[in-house]
Amino acid sequence: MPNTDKRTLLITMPQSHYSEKARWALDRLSIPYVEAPHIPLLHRLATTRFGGRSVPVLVHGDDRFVDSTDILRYADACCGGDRLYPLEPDQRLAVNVLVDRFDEALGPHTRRWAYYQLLPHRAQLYRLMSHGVPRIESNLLTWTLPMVIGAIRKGFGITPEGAQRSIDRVCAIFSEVDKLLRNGRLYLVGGRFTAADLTFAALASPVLLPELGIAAYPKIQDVPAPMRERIEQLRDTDAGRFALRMYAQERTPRHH
Ligand SMILES: N[C@@H](CCC(=O)N[C@@H](CS)C(=O)NCC(=O)O)C(=O)O
Repeated sequence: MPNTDKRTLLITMPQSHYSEKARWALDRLSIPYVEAPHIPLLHRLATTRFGGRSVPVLVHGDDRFVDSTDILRYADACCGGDRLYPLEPDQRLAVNVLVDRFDEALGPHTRRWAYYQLLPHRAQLYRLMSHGVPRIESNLLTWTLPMVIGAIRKGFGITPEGAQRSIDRVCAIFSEVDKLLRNGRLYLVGGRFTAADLTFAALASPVLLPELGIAAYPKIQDVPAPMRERIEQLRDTDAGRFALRMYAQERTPRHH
């Protein structure tokens, strides 16, 4: 990658699927970077310094990107383009449309449903959220976890009705993807792996729990039974199988 002399920093939270999306892109493009994972709430100290709020934030020399899709576009451009975003205009447009759709209509709903299932399981939540963070933050989380849970409940509207609405929305997006994959298509756009496939698989990951994910997700056998049953159903759809195949075939291991 050009500009490897500039230090590349990716600010994340371990359990964040938008962070996993950015991480996957950087790994895929073999861009060397340092990941800085933080616990919830404290992540704001790290992100606001660079003009962001949510994670991921990418800092590359004097450039900073506070949205996962901007990170994907930038990373692709740094590598000469056409790796995640086809240069061919119609395909590029199709990729942009799908990425926006998954960012807006899939990511928030897989997250809300997964949090609804996991929030009552504090020990597990603690393990996820403290994975790889600085020791001082994992210690702090033992105290702040109730506050974090309260903020998530309020911020994302985690209620039984909200969770139901979200899983319905997830199923609707899965049906759209099922349709796109009809006729044995192996990828969503242009017959090859693009940002659309990456975004779908990363943002669907909280409802599929792919074993090969680099994000700090629980294993399917460790999650509460109702969550496990639903995940097994979603894994057994064309869209679910597609996302898991993207993880198995296209999720390049981390580059250090
Ligand atoms: N549009 C943003 C959304 C990222 C996002 O929602 N990140 C969540 C974690 S998955 C987050 O940081 N939430 C806490 C906050 O907003 O402070 C992107 O694509 O980067």
